[in-house]
Amino acid sequence: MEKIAVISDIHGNIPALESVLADINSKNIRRIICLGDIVGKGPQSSMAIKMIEKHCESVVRGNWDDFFPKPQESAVIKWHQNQVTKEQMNYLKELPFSVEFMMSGKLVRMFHASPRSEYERIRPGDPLERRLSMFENTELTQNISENREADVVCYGDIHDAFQQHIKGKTLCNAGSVGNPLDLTQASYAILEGEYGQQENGVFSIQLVRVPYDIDLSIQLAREAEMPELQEYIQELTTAQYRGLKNRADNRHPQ
Ligand SMILES: [Mn+2]
Repeated sequence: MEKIAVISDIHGNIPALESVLADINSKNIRRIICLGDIVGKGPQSSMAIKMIEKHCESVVRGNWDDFFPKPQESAVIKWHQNQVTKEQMNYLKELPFSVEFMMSGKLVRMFHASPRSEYERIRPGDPLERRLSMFENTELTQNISENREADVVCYGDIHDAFQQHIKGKTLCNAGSVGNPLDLTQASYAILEGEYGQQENGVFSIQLVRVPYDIDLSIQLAREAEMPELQEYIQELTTAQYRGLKNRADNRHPQ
């Protein structure tokens, strides 16, 4: 049996990322997949890219990773863009949309938000049809088994960890490492099963919460003179989103 750690939505929060990586390491898990949104929101986008590049075997592109290398109007986003190097912008540009593999007879697919876009937000309480659409094959997904749809989908984006079974399929959200909006502890998932195996076998998904030094994260943001500090402090200390819940909020991308 093999274990794979799935992390997502780091958002430049290094104390949270370090705590999660330490927990993964303490469990002797060597394979880590990142579901995107490495940058923005928190003060240390550059360090976040450096650490993700070093520790993760696969990384997919989030909405922040997609718009980050492009010119932006917002002064806040420009501040975050100025934290990273040109090489790191190129790294973000080259990230793939999804990853896929077989595990214990299940086709496991991972992407940031939906199989159609890094910007399409799907929540656990959305209508059945919308949640079922998460398993569809699209032009953007890898489709390693031709017309076969995914049995397990693991994603990020909503900063809200959950796992649910829908008509024989499993939908899992790894939550957010650096900007959780459900509990004020860093979140990640562990998949366990027989990697690469076509035949059915034992398979599990575990959602893990890791406490981290929130005061240090706030101190680092303050020292960096990061814009929208109060909104950031509020999100880290209360897990309450600063923008409008239940709709895509372009002014405050999640
Ligand atoms: Mn995000």
